[in-house]
Amino acid sequence: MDTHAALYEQGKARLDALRQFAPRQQQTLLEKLQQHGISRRDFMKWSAMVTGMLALPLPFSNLVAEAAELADRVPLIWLHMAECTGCSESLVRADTPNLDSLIFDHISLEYHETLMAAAGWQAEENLEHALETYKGRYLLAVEGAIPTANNGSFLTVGCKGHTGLEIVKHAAEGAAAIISVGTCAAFGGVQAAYPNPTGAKGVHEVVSKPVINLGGCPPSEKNIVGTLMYFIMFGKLPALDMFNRPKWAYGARVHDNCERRGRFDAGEFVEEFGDHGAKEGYCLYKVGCKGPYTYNNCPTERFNHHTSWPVLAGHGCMGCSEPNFWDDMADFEKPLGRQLLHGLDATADTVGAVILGATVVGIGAHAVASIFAKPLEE
Ligand code: FSX
Ligand code: SF4
Ligand code: F3S
Repeated sequence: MDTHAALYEQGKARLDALRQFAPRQQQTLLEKLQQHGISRRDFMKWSAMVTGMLALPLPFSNLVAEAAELADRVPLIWLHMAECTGCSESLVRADTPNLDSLIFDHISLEYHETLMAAAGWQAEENLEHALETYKGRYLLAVEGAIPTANNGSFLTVGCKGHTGLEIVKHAAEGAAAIISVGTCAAFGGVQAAYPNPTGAKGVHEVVSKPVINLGGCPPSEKNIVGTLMYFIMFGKLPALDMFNRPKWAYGARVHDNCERRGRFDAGEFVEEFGDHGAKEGYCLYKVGCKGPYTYNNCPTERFNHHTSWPVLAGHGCMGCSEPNFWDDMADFEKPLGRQLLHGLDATADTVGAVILGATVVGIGAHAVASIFAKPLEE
């Protein structure tokens, strides 16, 4: 494994190499920040925050800042497959642009079906041009699942009638790295729900290269931007978990960082939506929260400029960053009981069943906490 000193040197060399490429934006990032009233100091604070989020030591924040400024040297091609576009929305839907959306704006976005001005033949030409010009160097982001049944004919994109399957395979060939943005691209998503008539699959199942999976329907803007920043900075993939998700984002269970965890440990549960417990912020386990089975940083990073996340808004986690959540985590407003989740966390399942029994109030907080302490095996 890289030591931090070696990683720092790698980052510096990577950024030196990027600096040799011509900027693709007319304005520098600092000019853009100034235009939006974001000070240099705020930018440095943001860089330190991203550094911490990526689980890097503070001195790396200089690299993060430089990488953000050089984001316009990294060509990004973003494809849309079978999905709702919520992932892009998660990133760009902000009433006032913040640093995350401005970095996304600064990156050299060569092709993005819902954000670009071009349409029809022109758009297809732009894509071909970008794939050719930046071959071996571009970052490929895919949003949405790939329908594979009937040779992929359930999804065709553009005026030439190419299937999504063909487009993704073609674009993957020259990519320096591939990011599946969202649970659909990562694992198939709701389109892959039983009986999955379109044969919807995750990108990693149809290409033969490594893919970084950003689970979440949608993933937070922090997880998208953090992953882009890591690639810009080091030109390689971060440490990944067993489902190829970056460990810095998906290394901890929602349940372990949840602000209602004290309520869980104390045996204080919402029994039905709108009851006294709901008003008091009790634990949502009994109304279906899947936080004990789900790995994501929602409680710490939240969404929409750190405003909120599902549990804070009063609904349980649906496990949206996990493979097969659409089938395995349903019913979304009931606990799982004794169903097994591919052995993911059988222990939590058993606890869930016990909690549902009459013994709930009698369980000592420590006993429950210690059963839940088992980390995900890697
Ligand atoms: Fe999927 Fe993203 Fe959910 Fe939607 O597109 S992860 S349906 S939020 O938009 O791909
Ligand atoms: Fe939070 Fe859900 Fe865990 Fe309760 S079960 S503590 S609401 S994550
Ligand atoms: Fe998804 Fe659960 Fe987070 S539903 S958004 S992983 S809290």
